[in-house]
Amino acid sequence: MKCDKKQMLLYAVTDRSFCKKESLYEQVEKAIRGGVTCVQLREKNLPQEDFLEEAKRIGALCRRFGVPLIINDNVEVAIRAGADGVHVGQDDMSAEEVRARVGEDMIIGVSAHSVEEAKKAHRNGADYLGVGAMFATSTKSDTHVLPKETLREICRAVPIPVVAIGGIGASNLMELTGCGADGVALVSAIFGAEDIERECQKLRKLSEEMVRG
Ligand code: TZP
Ligand code: MG
Repeated sequence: MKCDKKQMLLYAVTDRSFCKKESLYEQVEKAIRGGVTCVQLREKNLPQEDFLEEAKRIGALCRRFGVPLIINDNVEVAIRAGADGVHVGQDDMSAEEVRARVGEDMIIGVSAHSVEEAKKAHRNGADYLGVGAMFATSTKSDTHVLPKETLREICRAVPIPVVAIGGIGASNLMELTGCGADGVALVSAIFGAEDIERECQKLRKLSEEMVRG
């Protein structure tokens, strides 16, 4: 299988607004050393060439540790940087269009908020789904909180890995137990942490426990 469920256990989504003294590269390295199993480079304001350079640099870092790199929403950057995958939202390019561009080998992730969206994404060739927001979050503005039941129903409805996202941290991660998710994707709980490596170690253990049920 192209996308291993184990790679979804602790999925770090980057946000350079949390970079204070350190670079994003340094933060991602700490997150990987702490145990993240997947990295998504999410850049909303970077010019294309800068995005590409960063994707190449962080891609080399991820490869060194055997962790897949997924590029948010930019197929061109994903292809040119030799990334492992692309993640698209409901308002972005469809999984079908992405597949036509990237070929069979690249991982495609799609955001889904209902069973209908989940089934459609799977039909269109998605390899995993991101489902949320599971809790209130200030990291992304256009989100609403989904009932846990929706996460549970989506996990039952599709055979591909599902990662829960949105407002997740060490204090509420275990509330997702029993929903059937294969892992959690986090932004602020990782990149806003005082000690990223230690926080990831803690989150990794919790996620393993949550997935075990
Ligand atoms: N997609 C749905 S919620 C979200 C994204 C990218 C933001 C998650 O950020 P945080 O800080 O983990 O709540
Ligand atoms: Mg998007």
